[in-house]
Amino acid sequence: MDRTSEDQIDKKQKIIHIDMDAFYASVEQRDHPEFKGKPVIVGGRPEKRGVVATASYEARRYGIHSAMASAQAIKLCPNAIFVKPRFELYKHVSSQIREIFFRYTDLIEPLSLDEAYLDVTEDKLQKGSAIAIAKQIKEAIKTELKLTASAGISTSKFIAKIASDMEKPNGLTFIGPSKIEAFVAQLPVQKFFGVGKVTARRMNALNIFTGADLKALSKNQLITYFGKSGNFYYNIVRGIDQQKVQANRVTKSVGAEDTFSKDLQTLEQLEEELLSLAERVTNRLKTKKLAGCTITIKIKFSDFHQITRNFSTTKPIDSAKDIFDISRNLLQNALLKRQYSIRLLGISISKFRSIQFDPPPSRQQLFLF
Ligand code: DCP
Ligand code: MG
Repeated sequence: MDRTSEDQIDKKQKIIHIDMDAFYASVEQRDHPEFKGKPVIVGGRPEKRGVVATASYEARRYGIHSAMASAQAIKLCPNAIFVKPRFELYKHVSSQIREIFFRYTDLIEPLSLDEAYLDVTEDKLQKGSAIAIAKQIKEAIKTELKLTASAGISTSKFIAKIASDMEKPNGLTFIGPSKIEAFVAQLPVQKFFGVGKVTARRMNALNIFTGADLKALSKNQLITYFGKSGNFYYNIVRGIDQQKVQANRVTKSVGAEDTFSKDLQTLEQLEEELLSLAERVTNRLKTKKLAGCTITIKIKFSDFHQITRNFSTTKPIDSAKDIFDISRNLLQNALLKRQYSIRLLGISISKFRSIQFDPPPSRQQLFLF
């Protein structure tokens, strides 16, 4: 073992990953007692070709999940209760959750409204035990906010995040240092950080299906096959993960994308999809209080060939209409005079300008930026 990896193993971080259970839907069930125990879908209406933002666990039993077309969801569960999202409220609840986190640590890296990493290697209350802290956080969320969260606890962000998903809802999963290598060994490669569908397919073609298969390869082989990521895989299957919790991380781009269950072949379908993407991007921008100058669209064709097109404005924008208009132009130009069948469409916005209307960031605002 080289010196750096020894150091990394010696200095064990205590990381908690918290993820709220069926977040939007749970808030709606909390505020509408008549929805308790019922299949609740938060999202766009089926007749307006809306999509599911999330579904309560009762609705998930019917196979309903985030990003599914609401029209399909209602077919799976005709009795489902549809609720329009109340983003302002979810944002507020998110800040209440973070206030609870701040009792224990300032090292908080939010990933979205309902999810964050906490570094409690040195916690403010000197509890010492990450498990005890996770339990208390879950308890506070339960008693103060009447909601449930799932927690994953480990010595790295990567493992803590996987752990929080393992016993959902209302779960608490600890993966201690002595268990990490065995845990990573049995993990399917799809679960690895940065491994999307394409990389997973490549790995599978090389007969690599799990962490153990990755571990059987030398560092050189991994780097030959996967470039820079090879190094990351080499370390991670040995329980070494250098990623630090990054409090006040700066957002560089905000986006949304969808892979369609059936490839789209008409401009009309694509424009409807684009509108829904533009709305989602806008919601995310609003959550983060950002506006940006560069709009990028991503198009993946049915043969997996992918293109991006972008356009920059002089003034920052954040409205769904502006984002949609620009994206539509980009899309129309990109598809001009060509046959198409499209499997994925995405919009992202970047080059943020500070339209930060608020006074200089107080502690509570820091995590929004
Ligand atoms: N969300 C969304 N569109 C998506 C995915 C999520 O609008 N495609 C929103 C709604 C979710 C929230 O983000 O409530 C958090 O996303 P999660 O992936 O954490 O899902 P949930 O919290 O709903 O469920 P769980 O974490 O219990 O699986
Ligand atoms: Mg969640």
